Amino acid sequence: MSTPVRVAVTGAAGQIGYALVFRIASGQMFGPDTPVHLQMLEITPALGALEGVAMELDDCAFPLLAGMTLTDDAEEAFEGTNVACLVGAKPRGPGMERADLLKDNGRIFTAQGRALAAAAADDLKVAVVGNPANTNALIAAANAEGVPTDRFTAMVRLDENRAKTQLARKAGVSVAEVTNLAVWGNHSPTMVPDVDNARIGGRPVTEVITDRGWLEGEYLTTVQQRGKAVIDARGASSAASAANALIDHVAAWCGGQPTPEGDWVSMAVPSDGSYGVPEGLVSGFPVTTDGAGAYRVVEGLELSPFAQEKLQATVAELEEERDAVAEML
Ligand code: NAX
Repeated sequence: MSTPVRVAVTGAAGQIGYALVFRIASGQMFGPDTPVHLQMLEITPALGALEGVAMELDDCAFPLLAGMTLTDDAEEAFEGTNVACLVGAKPRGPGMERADLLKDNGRIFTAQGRALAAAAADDLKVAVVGNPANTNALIAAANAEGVPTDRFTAMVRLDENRAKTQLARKAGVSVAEVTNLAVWGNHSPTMVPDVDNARIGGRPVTEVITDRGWLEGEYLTTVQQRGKAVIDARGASSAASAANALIDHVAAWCGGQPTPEGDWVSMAVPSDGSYGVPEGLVSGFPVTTDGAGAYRVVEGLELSPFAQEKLQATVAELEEERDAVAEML
């Protein structure tokens, strides 16, 4: 057996954490031959609940679970961390302004960025889920001195998975037939699922689904509002599907599951200026991954004027978020 991968999970006693850590410990993130050490961070009042999660992990007798750390200290949680899943965040309370949410979470991600720089392994990779995920990743990267910025990513994979299923359902095919589906921009209702370059059974989506009105109307809205629809139905936000998407995100990036030849996946990564997205913004892009820690933004895709306009709007929102937390960058 190889050396365990040290995986930090923040907010490990929360909804997503509870749906996530068992899957990591069972081998679904790094494969059936890679042991893991789970380093779980919670706020002090949630440490009791975290103990309970750890008891259940024990009770699963996972052969790949090499060890666990339970702590409310970020540096302890990030000691030697290879992969950090930053899930914990402060939820938006009643009457809370978006700017306040940005600032409150900004403080969490400033501290966690610093703690990662101080304690994590040299090959650290970070996937941010806690919202506002793109801007939290930007803040963590800015505060992690000495860690290359491109190691900080945010999750838009849930949006990709949602977008694929809606297309598959409309076309009456298996979701496995839907490929090359990028989600551009912010993980927010302004996100842009890219039907111009996606494929169904190897053919352009627009050839298989010729109803452009549906693609630009009901489809787009359904994907963008899916998080709210789940909250309305379940009385709680997406958790199992978010954990599943994070497994997909990390497994493709560095868990031995490279992007299949000719396909791509969606990750929010620091922009190098491609596609008119200002350099440095953490934005959803189509990327290819090698499963061993490298990713590349796919070059040369063309977007329709409709999609370009939508991309500009989601990028403008990212710029606004960045400006609201300027003092933390
Ligand atoms: P929960 O409120 O169930 O869990 C969050 C956990 O984080 C709690 O246990 C809390 O004690 C902990 N926490 C808070 N501050 C912390 C800190 N400073 N350090 C460590 N732990 C801390 O929320 P959950 O449903 O699990 O969602 C977690 C985050 O994911 C939220 O910000 C949510 O908005 C975001 N989401 C992001 C998605 C994405 O696609 N990027 C989709 C799902 C989800 O909405």
